[in-house]
Amino acid sequence: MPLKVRAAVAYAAGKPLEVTDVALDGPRAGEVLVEIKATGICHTDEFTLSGADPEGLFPAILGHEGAGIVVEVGPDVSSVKKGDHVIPLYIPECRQCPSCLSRKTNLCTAIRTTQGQGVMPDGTSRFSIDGRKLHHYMGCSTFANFTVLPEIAVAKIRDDAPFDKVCYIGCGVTTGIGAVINTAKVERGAKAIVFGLGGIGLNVIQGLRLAGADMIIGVDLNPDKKAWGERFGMTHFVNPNEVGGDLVAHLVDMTKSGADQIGGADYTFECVGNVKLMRAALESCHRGWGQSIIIGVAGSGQEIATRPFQLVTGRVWRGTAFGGARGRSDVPKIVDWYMAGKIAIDPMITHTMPLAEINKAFDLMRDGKSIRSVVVY
Ligand code: NAD
Ligand code: 022
Ligand code: ZN
Repeated sequence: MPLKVRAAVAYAAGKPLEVTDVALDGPRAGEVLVEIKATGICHTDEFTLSGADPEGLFPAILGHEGAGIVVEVGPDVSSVKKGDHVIPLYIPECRQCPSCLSRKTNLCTAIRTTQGQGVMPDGTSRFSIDGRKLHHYMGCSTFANFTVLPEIAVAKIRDDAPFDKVCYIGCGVTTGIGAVINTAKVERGAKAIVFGLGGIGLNVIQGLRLAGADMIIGVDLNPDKKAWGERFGMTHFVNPNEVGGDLVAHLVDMTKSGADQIGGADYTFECVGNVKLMRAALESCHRGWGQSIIIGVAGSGQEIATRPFQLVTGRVWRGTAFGGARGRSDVPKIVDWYMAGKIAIDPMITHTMPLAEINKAFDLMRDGKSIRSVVVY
């Protein structure tokens, strides 16, 4: 008998989610059944729901930023057991595929194809409604109070961590902090610029503070973000609307130092998804060594541009997915950092609501009124 679970179903692009009962089949070999206790709402969920994602599948159960408890394990599961607290991983960590073995990337390929097709690794879905199949989403589907996940796509975490806070580690926190520590490998004393101070950029800022950066410049069009940035370690704020003249020239000027008075940041981070801003972020880097990390996801079909001279003179353009984190190894450590008070999460969770109000979380995100909304089951 399938389980009856409460879920927010995305029936079609551009329509609000519908909260209803759906059927969930139990875990098969290598899979676990997880009771989701809390989930964050992130831009990718909106990107897919809006219809802007060309790979979006409907009907589906969205959500990829959750935390919960293992309630049942399928055959051949060895790394987690019933009762374990876990965070679902939209990038799994199998530790066996060529990518995992390379140690050069976190982009595990073990279940990549089926995950993109909205099904479990055996090619089938565990979710249905009235006999009609529902797609899984990013391998997680956390907009349901129970979900089935491959064993390699859950990180086991300590059991004293609050679900309604650590769910954010399932995407935003790890992406921002990981981009600083894993991707850029920022060193003490560095100068950095963060473009976009939302749920990702603020986590980049706290990652930079953790790494010991000296100068942390935040850039945002919204003047309210000055106070937000300062709360997490930002040392300077720039509102592009208040810069008389060229933004890049202004930022380069702010970062001038040394006998040669050449400006530019050691590291810049694009946390918006705007291709023009990606160019500004690259060109605000120091010649010879500055690195610009792209975190923001741009709309499909968008392209970035710069003059080759920018790269010839040693600037580096890079991107990062999930902050370069290997989920099963790194996520439990970030939970420990939170529990030890090394990083903050609570103030960034500006809204908490029951599943019935999940569409409000999307409205708040679209209107720029929230940093993060969390649904508690
Ligand atoms: P957000 O909406 O909370 O924040 C965006 C911020 O950018 C806002 O404060 C807004 O005022 C500011 N902004 C918008 N246009 C600007 C401009 N032209 N100049 C300066 N500031 C500007 O979004 P978020 O949750 O922080 O997510 C940011 C991006 O990161 C999204 O594209 C999201 O999809 C992406 N993301 C990527 C990964 C990854 O693994 N690469 C993971 C999570 C999120
Ligand atoms: C999460 N993201 C944005 C906001 N929250 C996000 C979106 C996409 C990726 C990472 C984070 C991403 C980067 C590279 C890939 N994806 C491809 C990974 C690969 O091919 O190995 C990505 C991921 C999952 C899915 C699609 C694209 C999916 O499950 N549909 C990680
Ligand atoms: Zn996300």
